[in-house]
Amino acid sequence: MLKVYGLKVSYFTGKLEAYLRYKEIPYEFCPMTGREFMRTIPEKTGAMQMPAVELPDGRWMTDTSPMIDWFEAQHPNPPILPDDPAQAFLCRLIEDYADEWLWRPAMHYRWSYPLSSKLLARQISDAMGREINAPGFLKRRRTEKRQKHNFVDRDGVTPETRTHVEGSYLKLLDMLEAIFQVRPFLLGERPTLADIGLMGPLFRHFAMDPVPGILMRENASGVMAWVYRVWNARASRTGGDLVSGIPDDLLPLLRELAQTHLEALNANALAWQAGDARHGMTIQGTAYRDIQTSQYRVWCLEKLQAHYHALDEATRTGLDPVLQSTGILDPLLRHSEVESKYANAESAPFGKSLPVFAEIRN
Ligand SMILES: N[C@@H](CCC(=O)N[C@@H](CS)C(=O)NCC(=O)O)C(=O)O
Repeated sequence: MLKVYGLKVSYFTGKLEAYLRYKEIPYEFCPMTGREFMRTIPEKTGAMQMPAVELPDGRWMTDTSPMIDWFEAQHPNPPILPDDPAQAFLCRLIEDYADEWLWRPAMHYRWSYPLSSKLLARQISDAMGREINAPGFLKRRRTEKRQKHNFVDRDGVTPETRTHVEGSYLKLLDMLEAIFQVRPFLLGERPTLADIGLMGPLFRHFAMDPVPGILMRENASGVMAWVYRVWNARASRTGGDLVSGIPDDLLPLLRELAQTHLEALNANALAWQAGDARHGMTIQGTAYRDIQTSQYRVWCLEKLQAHYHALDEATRTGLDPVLQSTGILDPLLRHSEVESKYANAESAPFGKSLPVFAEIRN
């Protein structure tokens, strides 16, 4: 059986588990220890990140998006991507926005509020610090400091940007609530990659962490119900049709991801091209400063562009007006010239993987 190394509070482990459960691919969950996270996993996968998967044949993988693509090739039915290539492309966009843009509000809500950060520091250091011989309060303090430093203070969350960071979450709740009042999953009667991608931030962080969790329960109970509906979904019993075309109630989410995530990917790509290790960006009128430039996120933009260019002409003719009117097309293609030069792109999720942030202080 394959082994999934991760934590029960982890964003990307939650995303992968939601996928494996829906597809009914059996796995053994292995709670990640500190030693595995800092030594074994980087040795086996090239990146200090979770989840990591060990296959029965001894091969290792990491990075949920290429892993899901690989699992889809092994277990094609039912596919997690819609048959309609336009819908499939939108799923890829939503997955990327969920993976990369919603990371900041998820980390901010977890590590900026003591109610969340005390609880999570305890959960993480109890799990990962088991074999470290030091007083519990020191391990918890170290965990809290490490996470806040790397993923809040060094990721552009300041008194000036905080309202906007939180707004990304609050707006998302409103947009999703409107959809889940009408149908059970983003695109119809069964989950697609868009649901799986959104499970990253929405499950282990926004639904389960105390501060965003109460906001979800009180203001968007339809979203809370969806989180557990996806967790409970199984391909053999959660069948049903997808909507046809692109539903109108998805358009606000597409506009939002164009204005936030795609603009952020462009600012990152330009900084990467210029060789700047850190950069700023203005998103929906809010100026963010001093964000780590990420080679991984240049690759994200490159992949989205490649998926767009792979669409056949008829699909593009139908989809382009939607991409135009939601403001996606321009930022999607604006900097097609920037290359990530990610050497392992072709062999992902195997081989030497690329972490999202190259510089993490332990
Ligand atoms: N692109 C990766 C991202 C994985 C990732 O960033 N995981 C987080 C935890 S949910 C992590 O391990 N971050 C590194 C750290 O905390 O030092 C994926 O999709 O799996």
